[in-house]
Amino acid sequence: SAQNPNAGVQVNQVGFYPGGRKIAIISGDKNAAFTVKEASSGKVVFKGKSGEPVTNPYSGKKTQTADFSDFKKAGKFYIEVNTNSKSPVFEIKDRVHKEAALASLKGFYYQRVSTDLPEKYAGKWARPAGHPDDKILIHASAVSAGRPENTVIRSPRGWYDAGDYNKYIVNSGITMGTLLSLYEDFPAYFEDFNTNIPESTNAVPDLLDEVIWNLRWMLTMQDTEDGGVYHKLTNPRFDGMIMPDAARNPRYVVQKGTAATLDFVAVMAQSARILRNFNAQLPGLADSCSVAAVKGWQWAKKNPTIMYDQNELNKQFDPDIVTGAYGDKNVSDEWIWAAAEMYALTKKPEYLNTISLETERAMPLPTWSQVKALGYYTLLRFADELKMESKLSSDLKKSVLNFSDDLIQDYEKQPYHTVMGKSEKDYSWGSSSVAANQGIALLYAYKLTKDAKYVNAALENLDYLLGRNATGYSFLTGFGSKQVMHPHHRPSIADGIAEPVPGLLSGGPNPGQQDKCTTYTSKFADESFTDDDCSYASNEIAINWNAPMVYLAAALEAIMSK
Ligand code: 9MR
Repeated sequence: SAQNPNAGVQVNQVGFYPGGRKIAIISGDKNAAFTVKEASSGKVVFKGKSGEPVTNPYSGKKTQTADFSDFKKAGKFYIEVNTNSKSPVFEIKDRVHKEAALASLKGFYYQRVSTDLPEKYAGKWARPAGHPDDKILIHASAVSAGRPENTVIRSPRGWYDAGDYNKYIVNSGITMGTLLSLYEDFPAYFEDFNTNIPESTNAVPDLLDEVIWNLRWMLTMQDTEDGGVYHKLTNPRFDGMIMPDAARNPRYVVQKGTAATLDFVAVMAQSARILRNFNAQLPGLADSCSVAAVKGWQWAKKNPTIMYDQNELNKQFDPDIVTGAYGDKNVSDEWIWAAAEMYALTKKPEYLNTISLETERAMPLPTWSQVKALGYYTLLRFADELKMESKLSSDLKKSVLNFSDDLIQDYEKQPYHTVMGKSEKDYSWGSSSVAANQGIALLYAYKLTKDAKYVNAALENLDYLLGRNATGYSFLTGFGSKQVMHPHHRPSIADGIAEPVPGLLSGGPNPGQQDKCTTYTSKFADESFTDDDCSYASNEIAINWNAPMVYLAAALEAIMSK
C-alpha cells in the first residue's frame, strides 16, 4: 500500500521468459520458504527456499530473494510466502516483453507534435493536432545576419520532450542515438515490429518511421546559412496543464550552441548511415542528413565552446526563457560521440584526429549531458568494418566491459537483486533511465563476450522497471498490477481519460524531491517516488527515458527469443 511501499512480495508484474532468470523479492527477514502457485487454481507448482536476509542500505529494511528460475512452465502464477503475503500475478511465456517493447515505442507516437492522433492509431487517447510550429520566432539570443529579429521559420513535427510541450535538441540527441542504435544492433528484429502508426503500411520499419518524425524536425533546427543548430524550440514559460491544441503561446528558437550542434551532427550521421539503405523509400533523406552533419561539424569546429547558459542569456535578452535548460558545460563527450558517428559514416579516421577518446577513464553512464558511451558503442559496432586499429578497439572493449563488470560485482547482495541502486547516485532525476541505460551497457558487454551473466543482470533491471523495486510500482504506464496512474504529463492530465497515455516511462525515485510535492511517503532514496501529477521530479515522463526502455525491452526480446 502507499503507506508501506516495502510490504509484500515484489516481482516483475509483466512476467518472465520460460528459460530466463526469475526472481521475486520478499520483504522482511523471517521467510525461509516460498511457493509458486498457479493463478487460476491456487495449486502449488514450485517450492523454494529464500535467500539470506539483506539489509537495504537506504531504508534499513530487510529483504530476501526468492529464486524460481528452475520453474519453466508457461502460465499465470503468483508467489506466496505465507497465507497473507502474495506477489502480484505474473505470466511466464515466450516473448513476454514484446507488448512492453511495442508500447514504449508507441509512446513516441503519442508524443508527436503538429499532427492529429486519430482514433485508428491512438484509440481512446485520440487528440487533435497541437503546435503547428510553422511560425517560430527567432529569439534575441539567436538572431544572425541571415535571420534577423522578426524572422519567422517553420519547424514543425518532432516529439514533445516530456510532460511539457517544448522541443529540445540536446535531449533529442541521446533519444535518437539510442533508438537508432537499437535498430543498428538488432535490424532483423524490426522486420516484424508493428506499432500501428500511420506509416505502418510502408516498407520502412516502424522504429525508423517513428524516428523520422523527429528527424525531420531536427533538420529544421539547423541554420542553413552557417550550419549551427538552435539549442531548443520553446515557449518562454511552460504551458499550463492543457491539451496540445489548447496551447497557443508564441514559440522561439534560442541561441545556437556547441552541445546541440554536436548532438545534431551525431544523429544526422547515424541517420544518414541507416537511411541510405532506404533510399528507394525515402529519396534524398539520407543525403540531406549527411550534408547537415558535415555543415554542423564545420560550425562546431569554428564555435567549439558556445555553452547554453539560460541564466546568463536571460540577463541579456528578452523575453526570459524559463523552460528546461539542458545546459551542459562540458562538451568533450559530445565531440567524442559526433566524431565517432562521422567516422563510422564516412570511414575517414581523420574525424578522430583531434579527439581524445578518454578510454583510460571509467566509462560514464549515458545521460543527456554525457554521451561518450554512445560513441564507444558505435565505434565497437563498426570496429571490423572500419578496420579499426586493434589497440583502439581493445581499449574501447575494455572500457565497456569494465563498466559492466563493476556494475555486476556483488549485485546479488543488493536488496532487490539488481545492479540498479548499488550506488545511491542511481536515484537521480529520471532514475528509471539509469536502470534502462545500465541494462543497455550490460547488453553491449554480452555482445562482446556472449556471457549470459550480463543478460541476466540486464533482464533484472527490466524486472526493476516493471515492479521489482522498493516502491512496488511498475514504472511503464499501462503495464503491471500496480501501475503509475498520474504521471506529470500534460495530455494525460488534461484529456479527462482515467488511464494515462500508455507506454510512457515514469522518471522514478528521486530523493531530490525538487517538485516539493506533499504526497511523498518516504525520503529513502529508493522509495522517494509519488504517483502524483505534481511530481515532475519523480513522476514525469521523458523521451530520453522512454528510448532506453524501448531498447532494453526490444533487445531482450531479440536475445531471449532466439
Ligand atoms: O532530465 C532532466 C534532469 O536531468 C534535470 O536534472 C532536470 C532539471 O534541470 O531536467 C530534466 O529534464 C526536464 C527538462 O528540463 C524539461 N522537460 C522535462 C524534463 C524531464 O523532467
